[in-house]
Amino acid sequence: MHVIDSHTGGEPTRVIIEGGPDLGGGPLADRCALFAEKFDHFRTMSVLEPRCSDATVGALLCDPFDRTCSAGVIFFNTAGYLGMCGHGTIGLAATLFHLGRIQIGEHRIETPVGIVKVNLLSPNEARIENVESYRYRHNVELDVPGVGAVSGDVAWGGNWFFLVDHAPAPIALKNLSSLTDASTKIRAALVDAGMTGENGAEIDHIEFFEKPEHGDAHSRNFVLCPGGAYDRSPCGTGTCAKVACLAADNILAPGELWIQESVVGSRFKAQYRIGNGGKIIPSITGEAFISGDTKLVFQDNDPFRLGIA
Ligand code: PYC
Repeated sequence: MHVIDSHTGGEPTRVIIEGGPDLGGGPLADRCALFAEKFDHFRTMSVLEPRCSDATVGALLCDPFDRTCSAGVIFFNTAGYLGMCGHGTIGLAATLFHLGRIQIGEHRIETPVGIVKVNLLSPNEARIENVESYRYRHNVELDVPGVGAVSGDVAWGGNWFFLVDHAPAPIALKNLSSLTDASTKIRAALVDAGMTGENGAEIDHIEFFEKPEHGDAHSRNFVLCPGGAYDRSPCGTGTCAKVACLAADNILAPGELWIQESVVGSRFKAQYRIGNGGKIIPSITGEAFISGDTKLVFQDNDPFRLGIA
């Protein structure tokens, strides 16, 4: 398997460019379902230990179904599959440029949840126009065992998020274990309360906010990802979910800039326009850097060739 590794604001992406499963040529959502049903071992082999770490988002590069697109992609991680991935799409754009497969300029990339537009601004910087995003529920109150009363919003940014304005501890690297512990408990409480996204899907990303450290940023976040790792970047889809909530509260106007800072201090610039259906279409700009060009080897006699599950 040939993979290209990159990181976007510190968050790793591993793009499989050769040696992935043959999923045929149907719509990306169908190919993602087939991947999960019949070829899940390609996911575990490529992103689980001992070959990778739980922070990494994998990306299977596919031929697009919609021929107006430059590429198709299916994102996944140590826990399963992602609808969209903002940092991963920026990493994919930098990877495709590194491979000489796209040039600076505008491209369309197909994902299982829709087509996203990518404007590659330089070899390392891309602006992603995401799928339509929206707030689904406002001020959901939860009593979370071991945490207490928590209230937050449920929003879609290409994945489902529960956004909590008050972090249970200052958002800093030294507090990662308490932030991870509290967000994991909140996610479990959402499941216990039967609270889901609009389509009945699990709300599998939890996001906390507080004041930023950088003078040019508007907010700092901590994002718990489905596998239990925290996002080192400000989380592209999470930033889009945040922008959807800010738009719903009339705090951010179309075209106005929102700079989201991550727990490691990296930043995405975000803004939105209103789509035809009245929902917002957010975009995020961030930087990605290539960090590896690797052939993964899976020996037949390796007891952990499929990964440590
Ligand atoms: O950037 O959208 C994102 C993302 C989702 C999970 C990890 N990163």
